[in-house]
Amino acid sequence: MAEETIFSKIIRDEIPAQKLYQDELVTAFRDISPQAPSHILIIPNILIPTVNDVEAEHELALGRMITVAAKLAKQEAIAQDGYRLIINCNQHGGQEVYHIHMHLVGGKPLGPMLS
Ligand code: D5M
Repeated sequence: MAEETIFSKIIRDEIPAQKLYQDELVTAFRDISPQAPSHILIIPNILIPTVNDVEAEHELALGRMITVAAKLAKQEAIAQDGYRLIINCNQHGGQEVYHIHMHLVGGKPLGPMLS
């Protein structure tokens, strides 16, 4: 059984976060340390630690994460200029919080992806 992270507390409203969206499958909130004018995290409500732990039964929630990203990009008025969706995995990927999360980053030109 994977250990809960701070993101489980955000899902349950046990700690404050700037939540932008929540439904039965996913939750979205502003990143505490934004790297761009719009920086939102979109997470499944169930704890999946990393992409390596993804199973077929998670496909609905993972698909919903992208649907919500598209909705929030429009809401943030960054859809037309463009943005980036990022999921970091484990140490080399730079993952810090072991509850899968998709970064929605935009609002400025982002430059080369790998640096
Ligand atoms: O990204 C982990 C991200 O999680 C990082 O951008 C900061 C963000 N973070 C950590 N704690 C919080 C809280 N409490 N609210 C909002 N955002 C938070 P990673 O891909 O794991 O490196």
